[in-house]
Order: sequence, then structure tokens, then C-alpha cells
Amino acid sequence: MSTQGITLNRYLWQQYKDDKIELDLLMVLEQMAYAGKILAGEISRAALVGHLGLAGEKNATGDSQKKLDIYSNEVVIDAFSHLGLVTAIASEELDEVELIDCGYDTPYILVTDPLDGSSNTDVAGSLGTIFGIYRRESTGLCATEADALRSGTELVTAGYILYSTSTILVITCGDTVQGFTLDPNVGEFLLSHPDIRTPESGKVYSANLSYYADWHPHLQQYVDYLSDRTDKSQPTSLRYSGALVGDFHRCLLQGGVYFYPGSNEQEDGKLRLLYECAPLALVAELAGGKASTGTQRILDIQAKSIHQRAPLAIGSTSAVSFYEQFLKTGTS
Ligand code: AHM
Ligand code: MG
Repeated sequence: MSTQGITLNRYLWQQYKDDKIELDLLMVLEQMAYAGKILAGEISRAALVGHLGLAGEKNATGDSQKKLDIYSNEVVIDAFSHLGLVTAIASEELDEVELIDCGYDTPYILVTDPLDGSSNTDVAGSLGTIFGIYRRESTGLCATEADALRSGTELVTAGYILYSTSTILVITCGDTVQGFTLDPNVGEFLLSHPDIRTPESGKVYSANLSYYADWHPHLQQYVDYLSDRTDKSQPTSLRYSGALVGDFHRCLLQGGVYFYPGSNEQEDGKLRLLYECAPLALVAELAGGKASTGTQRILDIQAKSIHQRAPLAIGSTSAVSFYEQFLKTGTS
């Protein structure tokens, strides 16, 4: 079947008619796509409208916020405010869970990194938005923080938007993963990557190797092994953009592994469980890949705090399993 001209809206409507998603979830995904369209435009114009550079604030985990971090957070919140769908948002750019729409029947909780890879903003590098949706469990008028402290296995849907040479929205829909590319001429996301499946293995590994000296000896041995390049069944080429979404997108489509491990300095690494690791882990698994801390499945971790960090290895199943084995034994 030709996928030309299948808009996100048409795709989701068909899924709804086939009883694969609920109507309110269709609307949530539409609003996320709407936020993505606004951000894609603003990111491409940022240098022209004074949106580059630091905002002079730090976020909850101590990162210096860029102007685009703050703007992106506002765009995502605005897209869901007073819609009767999302009652609360946990975001990298918010200290605490923010209530945006109290109501006994407001069904969803949004977890998001509104602008992933923001060190790339000022150099026109790739950026991303990561999101995950949980069904609210509390029954009162307003959600509580506990509504957002979940394990990835409970995610109803998740995905990301990649802002790069094109803007790509990847979502989980039921137990599938679908990719849509923004056609700027018509302002619509069109189905471009139907039923994404991650190759069992891949050529590329993606990590910031400048932390090498700070890593566990087994991890150093793993990197030495990959750098040796004699075992062609494992990743042999290094690619690292500094934006998780971009690096993960490559692994998702072409196979390979992205890893951001714990180190002597940061035991749990840098990435946040709730709104970075878990949503991408769901995408990875539903595409046939794998996501692990190195010792534990990411989706099984029960979040204890909003900004909790987790080590991450994500991508092809065989590459992530090999990573886990090396981490455990220090050998292949
Ligand atoms: P951010 O959400 O503050 O942008 O941090 C997450 C980013 C990832 O996109 C990227 O893979 C990683 O941090 C880069 O960190 P480092 O500069 O330590 O390699
Ligand atoms: Mg991020």
C-alpha cells in the first residue's frame, strides 16, 4: 500500500476506527505533533529572533537553561493546557510536577524533555522532544506527584520529535512504532516510516568517550574491544551528536547502540529515567530493540523521583545484550 499522503491525523483516525487507540489518545498525539510543528519553526528561526544562547537560569537538575529550553517547555505546556486530557506534566524544565488541568475525569499524565540536546541549539545541530503518556491513577480533582512516578511498563504511548534536516515524529501506536515526516509545504506530518523495526545488529556505537577514564574497567574494556574493529558482528563506527534523540534515531533505523553509562562522578549517568530513558525504551522495545541500564531493563524501573537518573544502553537487541555481558564480565 502506498503511504504517500497519509497524514498523522488520517493514520490515527484509522487506528481509532480499528479499535487500536482511544479517541482521547488520538487528540493527545495530535497536540504533541502541533507542539512539534511550532518548535520546528521556532528552532529554525532561533538565530533570527534572538532565541539562541543561555537564559541565565538553571533547571531542577542543575543544567544551565537555554532560551529555547524555556520556550519549548512553554510550547508543550500550552499545547495541553485546559484541554481536559492531560492533568499534569513532569518536565526536565520544571522543578516539580505541574498541574495544568484539574478535573476528576482528566485522564493522562505527560512526561517530557521538551528540548533534548540543547547544547546543540547554538550550532544548528539536531535537537529533539521526548514524551511519554501515563494514565492517571489518582481519583481526586487534581493529580499528585505519585501519578507521575511510574515504571515504563505502564506507558500508554511514547515517542519523540527529531528536529534535524527534516522534522520527524516517531510514536508508539498499540504495539507498533510509526514514523512521520513533517512536510513544511503543507504543514502536516506524513507517514514516512511505517512499522519501524530495528535491525538485530548495526555498525554504529554512540557515546561520549571523553568520560572513558571515569568509567568502570569493564566498560573501558568494552570500548577497547569495539575500537579494535576486528569483530564485525559488533558496532565498529563511532557517531555521537550530543543529542540523544538524533543518536537514538540512527540506532532505531539502522541498528547499533547508544550508551550513556554511570561513571565514578555520576553513578547513574546523566540521562533522566522518567522523561528520557523510559519513553525511548518503549519505542526501542516495540521496534524489536532493547533498552537497559546495563544490568536491568529500563522499562522495569519504578521511578522514585521526577528527575531520577539512569544509566542507559539502547538500540539493537544483540548490541545491547553484548554491552550487558561485557559490563558484567569485562570480556566478550
Ligand atoms: P539535555 O536534556 O540537557 O540536553 O541532556 C541530555 C543530552 C543528550 O541528548 C545527550 O546524548 C547527552 O545529554 C550529551 O551529554 P554529554 O555532553 O555529557 O555527552
Ligand atoms: Mg534531554
